Amino acid sequence: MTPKQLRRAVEALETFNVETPSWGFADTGTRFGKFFQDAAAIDMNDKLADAGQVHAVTGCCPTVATHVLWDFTPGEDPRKVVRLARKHGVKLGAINPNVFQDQCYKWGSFGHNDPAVRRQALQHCFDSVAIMKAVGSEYLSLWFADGTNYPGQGSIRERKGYFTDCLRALHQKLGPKQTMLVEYKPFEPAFYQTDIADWGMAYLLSKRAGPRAKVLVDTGHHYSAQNIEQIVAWLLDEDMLGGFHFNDRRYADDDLTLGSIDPYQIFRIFHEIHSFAADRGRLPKIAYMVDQCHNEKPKVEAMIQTVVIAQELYAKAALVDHDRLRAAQAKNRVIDAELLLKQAFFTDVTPAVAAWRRRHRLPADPLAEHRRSGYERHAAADRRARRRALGIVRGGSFA
Ligand code: PSV
Ligand code: MN
Repeated sequence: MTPKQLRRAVEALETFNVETPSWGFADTGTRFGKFFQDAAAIDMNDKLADAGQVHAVTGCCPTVATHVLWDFTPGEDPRKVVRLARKHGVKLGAINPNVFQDQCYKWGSFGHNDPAVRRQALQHCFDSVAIMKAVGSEYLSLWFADGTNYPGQGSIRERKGYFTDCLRALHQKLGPKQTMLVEYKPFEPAFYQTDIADWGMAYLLSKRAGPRAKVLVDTGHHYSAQNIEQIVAWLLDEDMLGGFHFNDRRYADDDLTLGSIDPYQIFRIFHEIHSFAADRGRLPKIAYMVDQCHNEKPKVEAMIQTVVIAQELYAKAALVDHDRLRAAQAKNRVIDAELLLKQAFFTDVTPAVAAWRRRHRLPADPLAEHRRSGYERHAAADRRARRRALGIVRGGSFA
């Protein structure tokens, strides 16, 4: 790395934070079963402690996304969770309403043909906005499991109309500093048609909802071979990119650690963001969030691994020489243009990340520091004992 490149990468890291998801620290599984981890979080205090540990060793994860149904107790002051977060050195980030688990949502939420169910879903989202206000959160992060499984099952256009109306009504509840993020997903749990299946649908619905609605790109929610960075570039250009859910995929919503399958794709996404910033002279406001639930990797380690690779790829993408790239593009020098991206991607940015960590008095190697700290061992022993005391049985035995 040249000294100039080092400076550029360190400066880029100064502006890069990643939000961890509360649900990524608790027990999860596939629909075929769960494999439990002793250190999995039992309650909100554990989840926030884990998020605090990720932030303590990485220094760039100051906020935690929460899922309303899983993390807040009805009737309890949500600020209690804020205080708990503070105790663990983090703050609350995006609030995720849950309109997919209650039995009433069998046929959908905002897309349901029964107005009473749509009202119930809306009310839950209004309550979530109230939580946002109470805890000082900026983002309402929306994902809908709505869709149909069989051709003819529902009217696609009618459902689109219901979504348009509900999202517009929800937007009206937002305060001036609040943003709602609309996430898309091509399939699962519905397999014939998902109501918000791709970025175009999320874009259109957001546009109709109002100026504070933006699109959320979950990197796992695309068909194979889809060019995600192109979607990102278009959304940026339209000022409609609100945030990311980071993970990697091989087939569908696989929840793999970021960059584990295709780090170059994540680099290309970051390149589009840096390139936009270079052209416009300002960094776009983007909520970078992780959305992963790990069954095999230790949960806190997987989160740290994702954050570390995100920083590396973000720093690498900051090295692309935009002036030279423009010059190569102008003359249609394809190989030169491509090489400018490749060279940045293959540059070892370890010195820059190390310099950034030194500047912030952080451990040189977050994963090694986490392992050395014995956090996982302590959490496992503590949570095993508490499960026993609480009589929580997992997998048929006291775990
Ligand atoms: C759905 O697959 C999703 O990506 C949404 O973001 C949810 O909020 C999250 O996963 C957790 O279920
Ligand atoms: Mn997601």
